[in-house]
Amino acid sequence: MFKLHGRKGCRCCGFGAPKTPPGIKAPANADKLIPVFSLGLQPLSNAFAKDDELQSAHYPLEVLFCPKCTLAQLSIVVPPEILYTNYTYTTSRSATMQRHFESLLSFIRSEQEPKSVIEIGSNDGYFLEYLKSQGAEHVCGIDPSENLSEIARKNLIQTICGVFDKETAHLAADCVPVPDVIVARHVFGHVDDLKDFVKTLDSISGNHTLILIEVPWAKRLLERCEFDTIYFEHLSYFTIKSIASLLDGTPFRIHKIHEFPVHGGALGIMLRRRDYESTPHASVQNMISQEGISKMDWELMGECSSRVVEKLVSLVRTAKAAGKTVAGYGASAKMTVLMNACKFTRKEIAFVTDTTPMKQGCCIPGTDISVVDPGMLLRELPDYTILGAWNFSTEILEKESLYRTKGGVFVNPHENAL
Ligand code: JHZ
Repeated sequence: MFKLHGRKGCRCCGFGAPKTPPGIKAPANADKLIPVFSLGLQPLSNAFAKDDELQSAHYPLEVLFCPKCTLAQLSIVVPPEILYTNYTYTTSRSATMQRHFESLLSFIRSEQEPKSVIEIGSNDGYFLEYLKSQGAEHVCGIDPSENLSEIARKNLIQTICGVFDKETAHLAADCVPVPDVIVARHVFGHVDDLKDFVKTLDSISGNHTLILIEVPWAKRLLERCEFDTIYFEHLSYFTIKSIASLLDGTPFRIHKIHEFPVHGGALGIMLRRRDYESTPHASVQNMISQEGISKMDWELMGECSSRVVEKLVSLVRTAKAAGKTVAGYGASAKMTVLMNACKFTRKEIAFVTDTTPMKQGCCIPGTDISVVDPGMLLRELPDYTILGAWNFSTEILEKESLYRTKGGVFVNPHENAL
């Protein structure tokens, strides 16, 4: 239905890229990325559209590991126009996210006052709105999603609609020339050509510009077996070593790093120009020395993910056999991966609640399980409710205390019943 391609070689260090001209067979001992994890055929995690074809399309979800720089990347790339033009994921307006924004702003302020900011992948403009409320004077977002750019503009956040490339970057730079800060939260993992992305960053940043990227840290994904964060939007699973290697030969270096608890464990990585007058912060060396990720960590995570799936399937089967009802909470991309990995249908999972109006009335991609409004939890009182938004579990458990008082049990797929 649309053309997929696989990236030839590691997108950070180039390992495994063909050295022979097209049409000439590579030697048997040529460098190759190593397959380390597969979830088989999976649907697109955020294809909540009522478009049947998109909803039911399945593609191989396979991870390849680079033994040189320790990046892990998907074996295929779904074109961004398919994934993002009409996007259903909006930045959560939750207390957890509000706290994260506050920590992120303190982190930025430890280096630079963000008076003028460009945000790449600005979604519905929520973070820029927050920065404005905290004193930012000039802000501009860039986002490929038409529906979300429109929401941002309605909220008076200037937004350029499109993927981050030379053209959109320069339109943003017309609005905010030489920004104090460029932010890219959970965007790096979505980008196929990272070298080009870094080149474009170079073209719109000045000597004093601080670049802040936020990425999920592969170390935590592997330790905590967060396999449900592996889906088609996430093309890469970063280590600090792989990002350092991406920056080799570019005008940028890693300047400072801080780990945040958001989204299952993410890194805030500050980049500075190599000729910027200050030495890298001690956090860079400290954190690189803790990392040490190998192919074996990925293989062990694969085994662990099978156990998580088996445990969840068995819990649901036992509950159903005893005449109990099971639902889900949070139609996150992670929920799509979980439901499909467990091969659940509406026979097992009565419904999944979600606060996002765009997702309600649709089915979890690849399944016939309906997404409904959150009020359904108390109306139907399922005996068990699987948390798809486990990254917000503390907040959800507090918010839904009545459900638990009435006997409902939340199940964190990565832990036991809560
Ligand atoms: P949430 C997203 O992944 C999308 P997802 C994206 N691919 C990305 O990179 C990562 O984030 C970082 C709902 N919810 O944020 C809202 C409730 O219903 O974990 C969301 O649909 N009630 C760009 O999709 C979903 O759960 C609530 O109380 O895995 C959470 O999705 C709360 C707090 C959330 O991201």
